Amino acid sequence: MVSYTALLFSLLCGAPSVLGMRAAGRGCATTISEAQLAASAQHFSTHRKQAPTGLLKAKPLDVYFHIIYKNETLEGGFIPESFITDQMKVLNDDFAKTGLSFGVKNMSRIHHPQWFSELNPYENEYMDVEMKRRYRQSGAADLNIFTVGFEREAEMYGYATFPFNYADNPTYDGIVLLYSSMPGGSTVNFNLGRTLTHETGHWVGLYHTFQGGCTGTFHDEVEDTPREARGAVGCPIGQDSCPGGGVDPIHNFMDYSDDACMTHFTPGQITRLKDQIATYRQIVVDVDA
Ligand SMILES: *[C@@H]1O[C@H](CO)[C@@H](O)[C@H](O)[C@H]1NC(C)=O
Ligand SMILES: *[C@@H]1O[C@H](CO)[C@@H](O)[C@H](O)[C@H]1NC(C)=O
Ligand SMILES: [Ca+2]
Ligand SMILES: [Ca+2]
Ligand SMILES: [Zn+2]
Repeated sequence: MVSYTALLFSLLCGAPSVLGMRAAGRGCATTISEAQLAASAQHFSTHRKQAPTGLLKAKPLDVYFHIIYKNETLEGGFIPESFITDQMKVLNDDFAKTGLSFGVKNMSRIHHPQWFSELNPYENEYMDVEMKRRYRQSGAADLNIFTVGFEREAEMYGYATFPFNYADNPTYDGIVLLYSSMPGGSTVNFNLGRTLTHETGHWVGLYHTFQGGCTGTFHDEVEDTPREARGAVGCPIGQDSCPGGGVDPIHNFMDYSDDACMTHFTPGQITRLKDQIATYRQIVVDVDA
């Protein structure tokens, strides 16, 4: 476990170019190295379970919210329940076409000023590991969300684990989210709740649309998302950063655009995510179940 964690973080830290981009746009700290991409693609291609096609429905997935707070003010992360209600509506609306839906199973508040301020998977991974080891609930199909303040890392809004990480490190599975990215929060351009949509996209197996840039061997493993050189900043309509393939997919939930700019997952992403969660999270998305 310890060695796996060390490996995971050495892989994460081996991607400085991705981290460097965060300063200019959405602050997602979910990264994956070429080596891990290659291993994951290989494993998925040989173990892939195919979900049915057609009009899809799945039982709502259980969500466990863990609200890490510093003090009992909004600025201290003590969010009102309305934040969670509004966030869940955005998440469910954004995922409606995938057949997945989400319901809050439990919510707890945890007073921990240090985790609230200092949590950072690159600088302080032991805190992240300890927090999840202590509080993560239930199994592979259950979504644990920890809200924090990232006070030491102004450009960090969230990060997630991938489905194929689960088997080796189940207690580390989940999403860490900046509380002020939730609807009603104070993070300018990123406070409509789409940070959670984006991180949940990773949690169900999607990569950034700009993974691999214009020429990398591994792209996002999805055919209908055009390549792009880097994460979009703002909402640059018509931007075309890689030759051919159409304009950049700036309206995609897995880009870095502002919340208001993001509108959808593509059919190719929906196929991938259903198969990822069928393969690695034992979530079966049935036709009209
Ligand atoms: C609560 O924490 C926030 C965020 O660090 C801080 O700005 C605020 O001053 C604190 N409030 C109190 C009453 O301690
Ligand atoms: C909800 O979470 C709280 C805090 O962790 C725990 O005490 C309680 O038992 C949980 N309730 C359910 C129904 O899981
Ligand atoms: Ca693509
Ligand atoms: Ca193009
Ligand atoms: Zn991301």
